[in-house]
Amino acid sequence: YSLLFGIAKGDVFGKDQVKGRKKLWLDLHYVTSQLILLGLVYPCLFHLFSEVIPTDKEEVAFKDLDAAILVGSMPRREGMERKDLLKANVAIFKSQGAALEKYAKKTVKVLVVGNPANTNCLIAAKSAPSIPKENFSCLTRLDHNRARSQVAMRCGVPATQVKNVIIWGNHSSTQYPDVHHCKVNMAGSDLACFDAVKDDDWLKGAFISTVQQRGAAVIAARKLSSAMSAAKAICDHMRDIWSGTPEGEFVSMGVYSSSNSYGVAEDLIYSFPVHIKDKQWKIVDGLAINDFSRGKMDATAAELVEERDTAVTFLSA
Ligand SMILES: *[C@@H]1O[C@H](CO)[C@@H](O)[C@H](O)[C@H]1NC(C)=O
Ligand SMILES: CC(=O)N[C@H]1CO[C@H](CO)[C@@H](O)[C@@H]1O
Repeated sequence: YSLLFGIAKGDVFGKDQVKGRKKLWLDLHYVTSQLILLGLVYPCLFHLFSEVIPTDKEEVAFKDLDAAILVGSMPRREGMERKDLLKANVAIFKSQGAALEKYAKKTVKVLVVGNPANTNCLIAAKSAPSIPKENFSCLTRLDHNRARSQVAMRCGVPATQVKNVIIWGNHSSTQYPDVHHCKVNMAGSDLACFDAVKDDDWLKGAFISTVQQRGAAVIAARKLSSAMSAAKAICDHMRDIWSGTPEGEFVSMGVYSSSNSYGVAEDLIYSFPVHIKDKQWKIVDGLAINDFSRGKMDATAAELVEERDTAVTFLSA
């Protein structure tokens, strides 16, 4: 619901679509019970879209897609083993990948949000072999935005004056929010984050754990996961794919690791800093990595390798 509102306002694909108005397909496969909510958002959706097609049929939902946002996944229930949860999600993303393969355009941009997002994204990509793996990405923008605003609050500046934070790895508590390349604009000049914050202990300690644990803290307080900030992050992520990143800035995105960039194992969906131009992302290269960062980047990669190796056994089963 929060996400539809962002899309309807034009935050993702632009506001100027009066001529080339697009169709919007809503796959309500897992949320048919929420159809009623749509009545509330229809009026604003029609402002930008020529047609809104609510459906729970794959052949309708995935047909000729240019962009797909896969939001839903099987949530963890009390007492459920992690392995069983992973198995259920592999089944969901295998079938969504197969539907993309069968019905979507080969240029479709797929954003996976449902957790475990990195591995779900990898499974969807593997299940759609004729769509380039580069066209799949998973959401770590929420973590990226949180890291950015933590630094901004600490420095007493708006978040727009903080750029180039990095989230490395899995979208979990092992993710590594890295500020070694982050710049804070204060009093008109760009300062290195460590010089702007002037509290290395905080940056190497509480800052990292706050960003890592924020998702869990929201669930504890709200009994639900974050909705509005997640929707904003999804809009930010897809908008940047569509329109590119500003010159000199990069963002974090879970993307396919294929060339051992930064020593990360291949065949993972791992969050990296990327530049985006002409709807193509490129991992920012040449950033110096110190020993502190190295250890944290490797730990989160190891978690993803283990999860992938279990997930692929379910894929072939
Ligand atoms: C990776 O992150 C996801 C999303 O938070 C989480 O569900 C999953 O358990 C993590 N993987 C491992 C192996 O811990
Ligand atoms: C983001 C991205 O890498 N997009 C690619 C998706 O696949 C097409 C080919 O089908 C490429 O041309 C795009 O660059």
